[in-house]
Amino acid sequence: MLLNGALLALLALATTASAHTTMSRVFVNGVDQGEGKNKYIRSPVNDGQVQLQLDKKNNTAPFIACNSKGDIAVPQFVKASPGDKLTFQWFREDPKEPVIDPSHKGPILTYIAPFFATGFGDGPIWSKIAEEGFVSPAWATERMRNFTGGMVDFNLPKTLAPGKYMVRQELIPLHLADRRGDIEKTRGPEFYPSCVQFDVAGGSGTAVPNQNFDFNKGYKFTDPGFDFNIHIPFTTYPIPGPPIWDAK
Ligand SMILES: *[C@@H]1O[C@H](CO)[C@@H](O)[C@H](O)[C@H]1NC(C)=O
Ligand SMILES: *[C@@H]1O[C@H](CO)[C@@H](O)[C@H](O)[C@H]1NC(C)=O
Ligand SMILES: [Cu+2]
Repeated sequence: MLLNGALLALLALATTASAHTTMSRVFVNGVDQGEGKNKYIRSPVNDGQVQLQLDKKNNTAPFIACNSKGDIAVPQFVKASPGDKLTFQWFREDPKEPVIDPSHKGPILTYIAPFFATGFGDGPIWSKIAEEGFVSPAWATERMRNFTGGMVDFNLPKTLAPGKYMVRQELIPLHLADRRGDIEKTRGPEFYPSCVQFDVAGGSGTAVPNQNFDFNKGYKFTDPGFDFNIHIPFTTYPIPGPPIWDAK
């Protein structure tokens, strides 16, 4: 929402489950795997927007990993093979803005971790497999909204070892990120993390995610990619998090 703090507080009361976007389905090499919410996607409660280190006392926010229901396994797994082209689709139940509000501009990052059946996945278990920031003329979320109908493509590493995994994709709208969230509670980037359960078979790879990235420790309010003003001219955008995992 592109509003000041007071209005935001009022709006929070009126906000419905459809105010923000959620991940709805996955395609494997272009093949639709069907509606995935609560089936193979650990879909969040409501719209699933989370903030960084909301719980300042602990300096942790377990929802930053796989969102508010990240600790509850869902019944299905998407079957895929190393190197497959995956497409995650985001959808918002609003006929006027079926993907995401156009104000919500920012990067889209994708991570992988070994499957977990319990806990929120908020430890040092993640490796980054894809990222898109600002590629002129569009932000990643803008490209997804304007040009691809909510679809975000990336590939599973060719060298990935067979096994069960969680693949986490997050949208990070930066429309309020010109002020830091730890300084002003209603500001800072918005995070929409969503985790998909995968069963990967085939290939001859042996690479197991080993970047050991922990969102609570690795993402900071002061990261140049989070403390960033998209409303003034800029030349480059520094993508947050680790580099892409060199899956070996
Ligand atoms: C710290 O986090 C844990 C786990 O999420 C939670 O149960 C606990 O209440 C939190 N402690 C404080 C002081 O917020
Ligand atoms: C995307 O669409 C919005 C609203 O329709 C528009 O304001 C914006 O300029 C578009 N962005 C690009 C890169 O086409
Ligand atoms: Cu918003």
